[in-house]
Amino acid sequence: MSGRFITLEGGEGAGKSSNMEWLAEQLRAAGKTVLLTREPGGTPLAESIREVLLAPSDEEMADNTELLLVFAARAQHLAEKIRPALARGEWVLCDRFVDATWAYQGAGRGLDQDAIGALEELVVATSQPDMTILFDVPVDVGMARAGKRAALDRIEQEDRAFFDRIRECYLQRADQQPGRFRVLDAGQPLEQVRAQLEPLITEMLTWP
Ligand code: T5A
Repeated sequence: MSGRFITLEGGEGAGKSSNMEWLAEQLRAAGKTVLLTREPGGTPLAESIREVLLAPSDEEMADNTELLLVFAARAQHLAEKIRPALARGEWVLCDRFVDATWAYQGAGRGLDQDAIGALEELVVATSQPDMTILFDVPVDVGMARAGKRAALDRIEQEDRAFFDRIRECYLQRADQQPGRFRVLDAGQPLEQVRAQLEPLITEMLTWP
């Protein structure tokens, strides 16, 4: 038995969380067993690492510390939750995965691509998503949405250029890997974003 692995990606406030439960409901209605999860996080240990990653702190976090923590959380998440669910034949919907590392730590922080590639090989290996849905939203729109919530976390406090690089990286990856990525215009109202998701659900349901 082997399930399906679908990841949702995008910049801050893109609307991934707002659409994930709805997407799960559509898949459940079609008879699939669906597991919702997120990164960084997804297991108690990985959620503890998430807290460290996102909490603003007086001590500046070194870029490589951030990179290693993101992959440490992912290693735990894959071992404890994602791979067992896929082995049970479940459909795993994950809010962010390794593309977020390429975007945030790679393009955002400018960290070494070879180092990220090596960690991806070590931690993710063949556990790559079957489909990645990129919720593409102009940075201003996404930040305005994110800013309406509680205080900004450590990463959300970065400057505009950081988020521009992230958006560009996501779009570039989608362009380079059209077989896996599907790009949505997430700047539209929620109902219209869901209308864009519908053909993707149809596509998923034709998978063997
Ligand atoms: N990170 C993560 C890394 O740096 N490296 C990594 O490898 C990984 C995995 C995670 C942080 O960690 C970083 C990236 C992130 O900075 P998070 O809180 O999970 O932190 O951050 P996000 O995933 O960005 O969560 P957000 O909540 O900001 O984004 P969502 O989930 O895309 O947005 P959502 O659905 O919560 O919507 C935000 C607001 O907008 C409204 C919603 O109601 C909500 O209020 N909204 C809309 N409004 C109008 N029209 C629409 N279409 C709307 N869609 C949503």
